[in-house]
Amino acid sequence: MSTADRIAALRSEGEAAVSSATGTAELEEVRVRFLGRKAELPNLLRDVGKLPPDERGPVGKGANEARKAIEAAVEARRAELEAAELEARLAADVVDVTLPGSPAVPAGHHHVITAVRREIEDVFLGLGFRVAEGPEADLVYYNFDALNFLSNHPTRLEADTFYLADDIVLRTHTSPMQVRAMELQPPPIYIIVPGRTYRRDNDATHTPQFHQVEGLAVDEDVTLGDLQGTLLSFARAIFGDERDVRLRPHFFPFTEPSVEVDVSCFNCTHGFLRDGGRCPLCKGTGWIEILGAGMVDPNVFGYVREHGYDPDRIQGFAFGMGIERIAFLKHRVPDLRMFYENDLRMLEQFG
Ligand code: 2NL
Repeated sequence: MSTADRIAALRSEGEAAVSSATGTAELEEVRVRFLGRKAELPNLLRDVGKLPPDERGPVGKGANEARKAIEAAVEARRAELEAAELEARLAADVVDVTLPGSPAVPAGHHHVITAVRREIEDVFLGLGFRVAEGPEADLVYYNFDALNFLSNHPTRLEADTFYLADDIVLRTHTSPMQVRAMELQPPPIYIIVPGRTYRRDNDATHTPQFHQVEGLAVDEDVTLGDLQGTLLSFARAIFGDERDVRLRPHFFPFTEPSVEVDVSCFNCTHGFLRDGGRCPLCKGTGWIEILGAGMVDPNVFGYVREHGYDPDRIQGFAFGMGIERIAFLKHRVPDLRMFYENDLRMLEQFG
């Protein structure tokens, strides 16, 4: 076979192999086979100088043209194959972001105490209160002294209160933050303070750690009537539109007068169940205690007087409730300790 015929054969063989390559990897093998360093066509070109002078021109030209033709075919085929491969990859990688995860993850929910706390916060936010939070370990000064507890008050004792140092306790209520809030801003002030609190108690109706929401409203003309109206709105929002509240006289060191607040029972009619039996929730009284409250004792304002809390010019009401107690009343849990046993069979029923 003449060299010219051999070149023509290589060219058509190469072009055929290129066009039948089915992937870019195979195409690269074809390119190396026909155009690589050890391939026949480049060898012909390299050795063109060894040919007799009259053959050099035609062979060089023919071989060069064949090389260029195969190179062009490779590039064209590569573009085709790359486009097809990209297309296939895109088709295979399609993700429908609207499909649920696999396996579908069940949405969690808040712990019942958190859910009730947020419900309470929502009610008071709607009434114009702000939410303030403060330290769980606080000075004895803020927890007792500034709240008008006498120096011999029994709850100051180590038997009732967790002391971290002589002058630092785990707060027994969230009131210390209310004194701090008054120190931080002049009246008027309308805040609620939710948070964890601690007392040395442990039985079916008390856990050593529990949660409170306290409220404080101080202004020039805040009255006990405002307290009653505020707590009526609260009771209706939490326990239903049909509820009523009543205030009974009580004593707290930090309020004067002080009251305990009852909500009308939502489990019976005037203490009687439909079968005539005595209601176990209100014990037949028709009323359920929900919180303590009162008008802020002027002595408490005395501790923050330099910031404009002048008891001759301003007055206020305050209240405090246990979140566990509200949650218990809403959900009828037999033992408050169940809130903290982390038994999912219990927790998944609420929140
Ligand atoms: C209860 C009773 C109460 C307050 C908390 C308070 C706070 C300041 C001044 C005056 Cl800064 N009072 N807080 C007042 C009355 C009652 O809590 O039985 N809580 C579970």
